[in-house]
Amino acid sequence: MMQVNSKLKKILDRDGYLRIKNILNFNKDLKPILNDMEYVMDNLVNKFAPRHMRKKVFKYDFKRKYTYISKLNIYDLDQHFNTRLPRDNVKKDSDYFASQSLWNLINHKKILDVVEQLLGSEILSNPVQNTRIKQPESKLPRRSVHDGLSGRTPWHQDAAVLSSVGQRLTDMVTVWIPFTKTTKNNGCMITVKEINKLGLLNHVSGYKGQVEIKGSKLLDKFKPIFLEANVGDIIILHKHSIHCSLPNRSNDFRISADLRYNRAGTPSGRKPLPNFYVRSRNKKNITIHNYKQWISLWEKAKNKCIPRKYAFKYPLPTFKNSKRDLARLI
Ligand SMILES: O=C(O)CCC(=O)C(=O)O
Repeated sequence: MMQVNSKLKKILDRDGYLRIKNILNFNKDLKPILNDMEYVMDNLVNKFAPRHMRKKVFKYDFKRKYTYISKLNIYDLDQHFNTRLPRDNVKKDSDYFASQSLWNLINHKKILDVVEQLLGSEILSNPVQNTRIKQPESKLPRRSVHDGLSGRTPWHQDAAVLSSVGQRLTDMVTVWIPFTKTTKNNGCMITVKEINKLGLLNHVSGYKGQVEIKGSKLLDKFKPIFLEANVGDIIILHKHSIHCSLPNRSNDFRISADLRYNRAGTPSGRKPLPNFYVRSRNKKNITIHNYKQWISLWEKAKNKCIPRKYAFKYPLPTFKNSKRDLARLI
């Protein structure tokens, strides 16, 4: 294995996070994804809104339209905007948000240039990925306040959501991308500097089965790093960075994507979901060249998941004794 020795990697390994400023262009790289989300909303309006309302709602802007559809009681609404299969109950018609614009983002040269400095030249797109639309918390139904896709995200490490083999072996980074300026007030992520050095810790099953660091209350006594970001910036997280996201206390939306990449030769940690080369010195390794091929990978994965009914399941990292409890290590 080639050792990566870049300055960026050293900082990531030391601090657990990186903020790379101003590398994406809103109109070119991000707005097309918001447009595609709006297209999904229009389809949902067509399907679920009363006929007499549709013409009017089609004319609403993004936020007003989303607010409208979020009141229609659509089952698992977030899933229509999330760029992966649902965790449970995978069915033939399970929907997910995979657009040409997202494909372009996953393959964005400037993102991959940064990732190459962290993982080396042989990089795979990892299927642990999400797109999140967060309304002001005051507008959320109570059941969504602690749901990481639409509300707050609990304290966790990203390595914890991989299979047990992935928890041990996957060499992965998270690339978090804001579509809206993200601040303390509207729910930015927070972390603790250098806490990644503790390695993988024991987690517990939190709200709706989301993974949560065991004893996460103890993190309140650390100085938080607020991972605020402007549109165009990206935030990189180490797989052992402990992080969560704050409530959106603003009156506006907070929208983001979190993509992941892993080093070739290490497992995806989410079989059989798509895990394919996006960069390699040997061009023959790149077999997925376009959006249609990418979708067909997701559809094939879906067919494999239907009989077992789930797209992914991960054992909570729970080591045999309490040696890996946060409480024992800080
Ligand atoms: O965007 C968020 O609220 C949380 C993102 C996150 O925790 C992650 O990408 O691991």
